Amino acid sequence: MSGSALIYDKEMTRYKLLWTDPVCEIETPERLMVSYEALKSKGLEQRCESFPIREATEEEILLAHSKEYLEAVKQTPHLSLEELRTFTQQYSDVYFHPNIYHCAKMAVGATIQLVDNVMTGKVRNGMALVRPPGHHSQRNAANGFCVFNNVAIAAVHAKNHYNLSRILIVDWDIHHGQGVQYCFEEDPSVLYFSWHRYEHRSFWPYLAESDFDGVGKGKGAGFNINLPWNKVGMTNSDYLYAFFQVLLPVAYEFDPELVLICAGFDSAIGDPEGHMCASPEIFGHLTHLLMSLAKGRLCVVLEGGYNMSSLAQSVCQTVQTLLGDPTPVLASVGSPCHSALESVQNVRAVHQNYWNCFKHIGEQELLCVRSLSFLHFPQGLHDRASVMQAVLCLLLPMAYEFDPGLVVQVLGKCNSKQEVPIWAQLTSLLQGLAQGKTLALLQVSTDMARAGLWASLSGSPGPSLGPLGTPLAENMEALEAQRQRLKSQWGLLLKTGVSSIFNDFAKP
Ligand code: Q9C
Ligand code: ZN
Repeated sequence: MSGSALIYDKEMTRYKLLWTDPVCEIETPERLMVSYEALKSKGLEQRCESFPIREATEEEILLAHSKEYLEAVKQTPHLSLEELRTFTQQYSDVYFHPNIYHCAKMAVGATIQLVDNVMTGKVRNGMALVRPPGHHSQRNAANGFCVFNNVAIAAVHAKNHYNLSRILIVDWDIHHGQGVQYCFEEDPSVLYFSWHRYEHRSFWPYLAESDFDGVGKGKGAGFNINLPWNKVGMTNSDYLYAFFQVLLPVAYEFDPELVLICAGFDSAIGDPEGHMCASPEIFGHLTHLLMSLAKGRLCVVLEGGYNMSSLAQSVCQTVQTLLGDPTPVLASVGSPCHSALESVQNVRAVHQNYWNCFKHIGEQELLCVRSLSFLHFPQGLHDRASVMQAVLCLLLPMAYEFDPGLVVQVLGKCNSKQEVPIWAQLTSLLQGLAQGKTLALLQVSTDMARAGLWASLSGSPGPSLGPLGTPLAENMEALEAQRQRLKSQWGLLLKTGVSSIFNDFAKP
């Protein structure tokens, strides 16, 4: 299966702010126009499959919103300018327009179309360029430029229609998608990860539940992962560090059947909302790192992004990677900043009771002084959870920081059925480096190993690993020892102790 969908309709550029409001003026029709034009001018649009788009039905909107709210929004096309302004005032940081209801139905419809085309195998992955965005909108409320929750609705639709039991939503927009969190906080079948500008709750939407201790509720405890950024100016290194140390270990353990991205590009450099410093190229890599999950079923859906040039470039990097082009060169990957280390450590600590991959955090801090022997797993490749930890938390961070021009992969014995998927995943992940230039040398091999690796080398998403189990303590000790030995040379291997905020929280 191959091919990438691009879902877009010019109709969604046909609404705008009709009065003066400094908060809302950044959300413009140009956002969609420049993104689409950039894709066209780079020849990317014509390499994608396009599908006609439709309005979502009322039934679909009701998957995540109340009847009362839908009825209220349904009236907005008939309101006068003054009435629209009054209607708008009951919500935070959002505006209405006579055509926004129509566009909001198109945005939901486009997102569902994308999911359907991916789930039925018409394409492997794709992106929906939509307006209005969705991740802030809630059961009974518009919020933060969002009217209907495009991604949340599409996730519920996918669960119902394809009988899925594990969906991963990655929200790399710079704002917390609290609407998505509220929708799934008690639902263990949808894992929601969001990083967001937080600054100790002094940034919009100023919610306590956006902090790292917002882990979900009831059966959904552990399936909501918030990574608050407490400083602006986060870089490529901080974003990669978050992926390697938090999102990817959990994502591989969760083993999703479908991945949805709330793709806001206000997390890129130059954005007037985010004030972060990550380059547009990082989104090619973030996309690549998620492409080997869920057999490559990846749906990217636009959320925010308010700097026209940064937005357009980031969209192009994302689509180019979805199409399977080599990932771009990343300038100077190095140490994450202190604040990022602290946030990451807090998330890992608060989630250690829910995820096997974080189980041995406390112990590692004690043993680091004791054992400094060479990394050698007593249980070898039988402990696949530890192997994935070694790959995601040690090998990949160093590899990204080293920034090689060529990757040579030497595989020793790769004979057991167990090992092939792991090696194939590693092969896929390593193709994010050196613009995909990989040389794989197999020493001893079977047809099965050859076929598995060949598929990964030729761009197939890595195979599902199934349940990984809990990493063995002795293997994790060996891994931590190795990390301790290497961390002075590799910034992406740094960690910090938990912050005082976490200690307070953790008290019984
Ligand atoms: N300067 C999305 O990115 N305004 N929504 C915050 C603080 C609300 C953002 C004001 C921003 C909403 C989809
Ligand atoms: Zn945003």
